[in-house]
Amino acid sequence: MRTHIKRYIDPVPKYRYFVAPSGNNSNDGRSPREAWLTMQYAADTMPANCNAVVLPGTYAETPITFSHDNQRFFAQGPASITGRLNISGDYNILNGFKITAPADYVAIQTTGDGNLIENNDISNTLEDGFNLFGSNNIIRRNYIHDLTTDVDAHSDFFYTSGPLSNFIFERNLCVSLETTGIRQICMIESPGGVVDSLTIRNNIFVMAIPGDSRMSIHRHVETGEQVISNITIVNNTFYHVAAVWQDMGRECVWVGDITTLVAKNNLIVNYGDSTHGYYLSHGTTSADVDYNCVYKITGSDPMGGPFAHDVWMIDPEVVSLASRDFHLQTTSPCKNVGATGLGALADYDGVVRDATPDIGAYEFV
Ligand SMILES: [Ca+2]
Ligand SMILES: [Ca+2]
Repeated sequence: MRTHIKRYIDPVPKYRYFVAPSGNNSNDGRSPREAWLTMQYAADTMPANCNAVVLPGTYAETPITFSHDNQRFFAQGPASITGRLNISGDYNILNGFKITAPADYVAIQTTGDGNLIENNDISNTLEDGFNLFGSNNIIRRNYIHDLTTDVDAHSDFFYTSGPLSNFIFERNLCVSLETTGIRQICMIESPGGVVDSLTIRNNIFVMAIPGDSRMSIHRHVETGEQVISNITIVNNTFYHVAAVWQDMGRECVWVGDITTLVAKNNLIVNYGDSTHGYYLSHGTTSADVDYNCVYKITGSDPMGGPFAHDVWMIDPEVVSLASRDFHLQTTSPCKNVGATGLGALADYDGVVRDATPDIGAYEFV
């Protein structure tokens, strides 16, 4: 039987462009030899639904504005961007970069919709990691750390002033070991527009600042701010590294005048004291806070005591707090005692959670 032999045609190159420190923007960008030089040129030039393969090296451009839609940028090997990124387009992907913005107060700002920012290493800005606006953006599996040494900066891993909606922040490792200045996990307020449907799940937050190590979510009604609603904070691990009670975090989740909060299945270590609960609220409508594990290595119980299903002030038996390995040991009291139906389907490692979810960022397997 005769076989008709089709010529093999690689479907990939048609959709693939290259950027390299040795490139030139007058090239066609279609091969490593013909790579473009700059990220900005690629963002301005690459057709929609194409991938930019960004070759190793340093891209010293700031700001870089991604104003087009449906572009995908993948670092291939160690590719560093030393500038601020403004993502105003929609449905773009930015994956695998080391990003610093030493001359700007934020590394990445989103104003577009549906963007995925994944697997990046973000550090060394003048203040924040992300400034977030828009809808349907996802921030996943980034390492956000060592943001600033400026003690006057109000440093947050992520900040919004609204509008922001249908936002997911998941499986990120966020580390702030600075012990001076003002440092929070996030600041969410709404002078610029409505904030609705934010999901913060399966993240690890490591903080060291005495006091302000919290998530701060506040609608300032007195200044006419917009509604903040439907905030979901589930299956995160919060660890304050302090060794003595005076240096520990105060409240972990601090909310004001928001509508509908779910804060469950979080593992919270070294937060709260005799005058600060791990959860602090004023004016909040419909708060569902429970099924958290709250533990301190020393010092007084957090103010207010436990909610009905909290695992309260017993060692969560993670592999090692000192080495910040928050996987659960087989005997952990956090196993199989979390609330169900929260949508945190895969854990920090991407392991699918079983029918009886564990507390914290990791499901025991
Ligand atoms: Ca800030
Ligand atoms: Ca389980």
